[in-house]
Amino acid sequence: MKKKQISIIGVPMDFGQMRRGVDMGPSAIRYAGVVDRLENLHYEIDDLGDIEISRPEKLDKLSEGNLRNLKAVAEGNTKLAKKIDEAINADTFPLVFGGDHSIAIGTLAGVAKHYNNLGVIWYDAHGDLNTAESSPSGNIHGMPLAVSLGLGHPTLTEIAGYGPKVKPENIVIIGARSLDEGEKILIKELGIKVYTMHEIDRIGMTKVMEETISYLKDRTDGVHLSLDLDGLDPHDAPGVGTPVIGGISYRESHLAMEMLAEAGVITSAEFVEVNPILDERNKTASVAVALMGSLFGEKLL
Ligand code: 5AB
Ligand code: MN
Ligand code: MN
Ligand code: MN
Repeated sequence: MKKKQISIIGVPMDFGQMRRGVDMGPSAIRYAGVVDRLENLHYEIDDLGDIEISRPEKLDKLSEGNLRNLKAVAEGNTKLAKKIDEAINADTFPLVFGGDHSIAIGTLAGVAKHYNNLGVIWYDAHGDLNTAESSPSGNIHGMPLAVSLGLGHPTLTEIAGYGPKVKPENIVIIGARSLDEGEKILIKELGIKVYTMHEIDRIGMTKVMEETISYLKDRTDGVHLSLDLDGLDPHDAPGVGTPVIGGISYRESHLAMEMLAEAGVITSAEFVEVNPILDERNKTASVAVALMGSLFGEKLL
């Protein structure tokens, strides 16, 4: 990490999917001791609190085609984009706590304009590359990467007044094991670099991260880490809304974060989909905080 100052931004968003409780993610992560953990690593932490997410009167309506809670998701992300923009203008590292993964739309909208070639590491069991047309659920948390590529409803793709936010060749997806048909087609069409669980099993996390880092270092001027806790195996991170068995282990994830810390490539990060209601004694939030420790340079000795 380059910057010594971190701005924490909580986003209690749960309208990107249908399981209530993920709005409590930011509290759970704070409760798991994130501020002390990072302060011990000699960072100056400015906790900016939570973005205000307004509750719509009615939930779960498939408004505007196949886009559940479009207005509420767009509003929250517009506010988030502005906060992120301010944090970067103040020369701090934006560290975002979700909330469901739809918040990556706002994070990337705030981050991307500060770079000519923003790289993105998408650490997730899913591709989050659906559009309203391809989505089997209408849940916007399954769409943020597509939206950031400029694919989807203009209310989402044009947040912060510009788009697309990222280029397909600047994206690396790690941990994928549940891709919808439309997502697979898009990955092939756009040539997005993906390390599925197959590659992680086959060549190991060390090689996956070495390749990812050298690939992104060559072509980008900043890298955003979007870490969905469901990228990890549900055994290690049970408190998520869409768990998929056969995921990345806690140890492999630590290694990945440590290698990113050593490389010093990450310029912004978000940890999303922590749902304390589905969790076991705040385990998933604690895992998130431990991974943040490694990402910001914690050493065992
Ligand atoms: B998450 C699914 N692809 O679009 C869809 O947790 C799941 O942010 C999306 O990765 C999971 O509904 C979204 C089936
Ligand atoms: Mn996911
Ligand atoms: Mn996701
Ligand atoms: Mn999920």
